[in-house]
Amino acid sequence: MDTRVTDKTARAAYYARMQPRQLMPLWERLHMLVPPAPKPSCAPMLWRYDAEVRPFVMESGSVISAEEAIRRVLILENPALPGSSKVTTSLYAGLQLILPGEVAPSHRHSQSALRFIIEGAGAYTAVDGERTIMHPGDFIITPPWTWHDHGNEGSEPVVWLDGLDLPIAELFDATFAENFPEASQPVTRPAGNSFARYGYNMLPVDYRPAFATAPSPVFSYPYARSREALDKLARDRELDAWEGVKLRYVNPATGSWAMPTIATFLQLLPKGFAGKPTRRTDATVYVCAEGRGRARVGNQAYEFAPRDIFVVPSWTPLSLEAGEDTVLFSYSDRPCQEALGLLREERLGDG
Ligand code: 1HN
Repeated sequence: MDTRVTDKTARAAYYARMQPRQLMPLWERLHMLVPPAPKPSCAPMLWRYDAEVRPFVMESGSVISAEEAIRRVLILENPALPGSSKVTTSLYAGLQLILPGEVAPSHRHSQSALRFIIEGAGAYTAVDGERTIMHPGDFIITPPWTWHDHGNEGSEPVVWLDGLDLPIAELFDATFAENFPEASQPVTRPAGNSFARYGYNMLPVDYRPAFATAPSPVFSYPYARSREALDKLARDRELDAWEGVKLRYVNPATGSWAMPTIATFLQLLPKGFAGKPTRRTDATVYVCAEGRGRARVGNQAYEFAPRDIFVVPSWTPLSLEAGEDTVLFSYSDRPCQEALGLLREERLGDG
């Protein structure tokens, strides 16, 4: 005879007795812990830059200096994750403003950062002794534990998108940070030096990457070059029915991603393109670099314009349409999912 206590109240009393010992019954939670398909905790979102975001970014310049703020940034926080500083479950995004003459002081941390330049020119970011001048559309990386500071020696405000792996690093409780003793680190190499060494399909003869997924020694991927590649491929009609023309940024020394934890892409959707839907487990942040179009994200339809930013959660169908030649920058946690055997993607709408 089965003598088990199946009555709900008796079970609850049993759970209550074990709770002070930090014991919990798995069978009450198993379905939540192992859902049959991703249930993303973040939501789709679109930030309209020119009309809705830019005024607040510019106003931040009259509220605090870059020096006092350390980093004068407005966080793009996912509406489903209030208080988290996350743009997706695993990633961070923010918009940073630096005014002419300002310096954002030098520091380093375990987290990786990317910059995608939104507007303005004449600012620089310094990484490990070398300054890189920013232009709109450039993609610049700050590898883990490298000293970095920013400055603006030009005559106009410069705004860029910061993408960091903060939630990923937080997961491991393994992060460190420190400030450099001076606001700006000393310049030890001329601008363009790392690009000359690593950016021309050649490498210094004795160069060895530290590890297989080491961050790229090329800190800057200028927009003009990436754009030229996309343009050439689009003219050659190398069009994919889902993605248009899509290239990924790589570490030229390994062929792997430019950053250990974050994948970055640039894609061109020619005028009139109507892409088929895809879904993938890596939630992705998109920035419109040029053009105009529509992103269908689950049951949302977002009309995007230059400098707008939108979020596609994990396993949510996405299709992209372009009203004119359109260029999208995007980033996700794909390198982590690949390394952990988690990545899945599906191309839908074929047949
Ligand atoms: C950081 O170091 C930067 O270096 C930007 O520009 C945003 C957000 C959180 C933590 C560190 C930067 C950041 C950040």
